[in-house]
Amino acid sequence: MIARYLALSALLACSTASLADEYQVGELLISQPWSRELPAELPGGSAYFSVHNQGNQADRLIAVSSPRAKKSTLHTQAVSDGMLRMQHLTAMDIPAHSVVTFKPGADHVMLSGMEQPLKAGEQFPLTLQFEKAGTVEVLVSVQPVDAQSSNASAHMH
Ligand SMILES: [Cu+2]
Repeated sequence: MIARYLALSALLACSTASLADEYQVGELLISQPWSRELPAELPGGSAYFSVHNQGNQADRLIAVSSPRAKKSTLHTQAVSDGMLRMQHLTAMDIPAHSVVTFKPGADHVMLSGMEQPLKAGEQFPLTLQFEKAGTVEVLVSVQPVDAQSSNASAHMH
């Protein structure tokens, strides 16, 4: 009886987790918001996700915020002249019928001024504000360092 109950609740927990990985606002589908665990001495972090614009109209991501950080900003990052440079973006274009992916080494949401470091397994809310589609709150899952791609290590805040 107990074993059966446990199996059922595990099943429910799994299906909830997979549903929570995708969010819809208007014609936009936001999937797999994630972040990575950071050493305690770093006061900031980054959040990543992808936005699929299923509509015929271009949209723009114009603001981000999270209660987990004092400040959340849109950043882009690229190597130029052998140097890794980060740049603050005021908005990110989300063209019609396309997928824009925020990922390590490229575009990301930068979180600064966090009182507690990000811990693997933690989830925290992030609000994305789009010019046309409106506002959506997603849950960002913090991944352990091992699960990340090797190019994730380059970005320090
Ligand atoms: Cu950054």
